[in-house]
Amino acid sequence: MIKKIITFGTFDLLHVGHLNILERAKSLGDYLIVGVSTDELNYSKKAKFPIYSQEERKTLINALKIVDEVFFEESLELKRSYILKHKADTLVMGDDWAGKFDEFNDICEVVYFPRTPSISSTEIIEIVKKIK
Ligand code: C2G
Repeated sequence: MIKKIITFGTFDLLHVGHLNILERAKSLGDYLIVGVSTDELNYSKKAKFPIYSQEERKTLINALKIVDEVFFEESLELKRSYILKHKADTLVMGDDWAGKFDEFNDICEVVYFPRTPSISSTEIIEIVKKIK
């Protein structure tokens, strides 16, 4: 039977930390589904829009050979229905979300991987801002 893995994220300014978690997620199964958060969802969470548009972020994630399917995550509250709709066996998230999604243990396995240290979209923005 094919084992399906699902993960979620903004994936703004795609970097090696994103790639690492997607590779680790894929290593747990056969089919990797990625929910890319919409611009609106980001705005509601962080009061700012990502640098790359949702279409650009989805296109980049879709181009990775380890990724099998991509959809837009429109609301954090819909996570349960996304997991059920995609028949995911395992939910993977970085450990900045540790414990936050344990409630889905009744419908799938929930795995948190350690974040890749010293890189984030926010840090990239800060470094670029300082370049004169
Ligand atoms: N990540 C990581 N290492 C980094 C940076 C990010 O492992 N250095 C992981 C995060 O833990 C997350 C994924 O990459 O699992 C995507 O990170 P973000 O784009 O920051 O996603 P976020 O804004 O946390 O959105 O429903 C949940 C949200 O959509 C997650």
